[in-house]
Amino acid sequence: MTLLVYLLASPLAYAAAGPVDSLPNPSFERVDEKTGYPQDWESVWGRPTTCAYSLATARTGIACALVTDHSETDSHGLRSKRVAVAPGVTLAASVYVKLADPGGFAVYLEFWNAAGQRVFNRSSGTSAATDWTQLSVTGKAPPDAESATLLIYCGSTSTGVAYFDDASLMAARE
Ligand SMILES: [Ca+2]
Repeated sequence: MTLLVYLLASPLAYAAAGPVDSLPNPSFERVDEKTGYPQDWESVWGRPTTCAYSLATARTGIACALVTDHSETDSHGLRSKRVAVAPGVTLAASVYVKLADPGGFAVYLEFWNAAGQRVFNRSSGTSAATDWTQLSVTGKAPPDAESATLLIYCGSTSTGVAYFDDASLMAARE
């Protein structure tokens, strides 16, 4: 009985509550043959990037996303399609990362308003994950948020090579 009470009172009882909406191509299995990026993922800031669909390794399926950053001044990353959200909802953005060449890599949870402006971002990163490691970040949608995205990213001053797989956006409790 003591154990049961403990479990009911535990934060674990309020863990992620399920998918918000379908994040397209979350396992990076499909390639966009025009760009070489995973289908339904776009270059961060809309400019050309060294990111790519990769068959070099995978956590699930046969493919993943590869982020290569050899620049100490440019950032590289891929952003998911926007997923509709209700204001005030709390989401957890999660992805698995494996570093082939150590550097500073991160997952971002982003919220956007109706005008297409980013109104929230929060990240979780690693520089040491040499085998598949989950990165997860939680945040609450601001009152004017209408959509959310997940961004896999290597910052402007960071360099390195990393594989990403199994992205998700889930409803969560803060
Ligand atoms: Ca995959």
